[in-house]
Amino acid sequence: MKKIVTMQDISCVGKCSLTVALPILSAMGVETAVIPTAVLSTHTMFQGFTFHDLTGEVNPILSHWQKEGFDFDGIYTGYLGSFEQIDLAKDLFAKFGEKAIKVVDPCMADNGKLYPGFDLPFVHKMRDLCAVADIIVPNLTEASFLLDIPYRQEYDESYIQEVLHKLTDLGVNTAILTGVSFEKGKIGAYAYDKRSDSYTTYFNEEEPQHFHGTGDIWASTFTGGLIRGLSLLEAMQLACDYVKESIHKTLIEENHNIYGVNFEQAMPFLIDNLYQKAQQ
Ligand code: PXL
Repeated sequence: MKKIVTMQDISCVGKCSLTVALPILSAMGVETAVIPTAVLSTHTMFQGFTFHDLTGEVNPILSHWQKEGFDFDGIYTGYLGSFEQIDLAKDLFAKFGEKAIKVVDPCMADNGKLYPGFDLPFVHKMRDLCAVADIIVPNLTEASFLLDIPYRQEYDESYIQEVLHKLTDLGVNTAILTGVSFEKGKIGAYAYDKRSDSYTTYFNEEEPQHFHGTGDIWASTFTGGLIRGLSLLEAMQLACDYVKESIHKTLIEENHNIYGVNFEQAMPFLIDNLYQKAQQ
């Protein structure tokens, strides 16, 4: 059985980060170890959330794991709880990443704005983590912050390719922009692989509403797909299709949540699709 470790927060209510990564990766048949970066009462889109930083726990966890001789097939980092945790995530890669696929979701911003609690020193330091990853999966806001370029809502394909080239100039081999849309009603992901100098794209019909936490569902599914042996395109397809299905399940429920999607009800879809692709 393949094993992954994911480093991100626990938002006790909110359906994002570890509370989606853990069930999704487990359902995909991947043993999932976790490094919680912080415990929050809710994700940061609620007012008045509590925040307990777990930076001090990370080194003791890594030291114990080294003594135990654990290793992993994948390492996936998401929302980090402090500036110092960026170096700790680099340590995680250095100590356990030898044969692992290393995926960084530089969770820090959306819709042109940083999430509460993040600042420019954090953004700039995040470039160091992107430099030692195999694959990064930012949205366009995060990419703009990483590259110090203005966030654009209107763009064309050559602009997205230019952004992807600049992202791989940070040192990572593959950059994937999520939530890319060139025409109304279509949304998807656009990847650039520096080694093969090739692009991979996948687009879907856009659901009529956007929700929080879908970036984490996308990144978890994509990473799980790669660990299960899917190609880059297959993993991108699976992630885009599962997010779409999760939004669909949410919207057909009367009085649905507004803070996260019904990814749980879309799990049969995820598993069917994973096994179809894995057997091809
Ligand atoms: O979905 C990304 C994310 C993860 N963790 C926390 C967040 C967010 C987005 O706002 O607030 C705590």
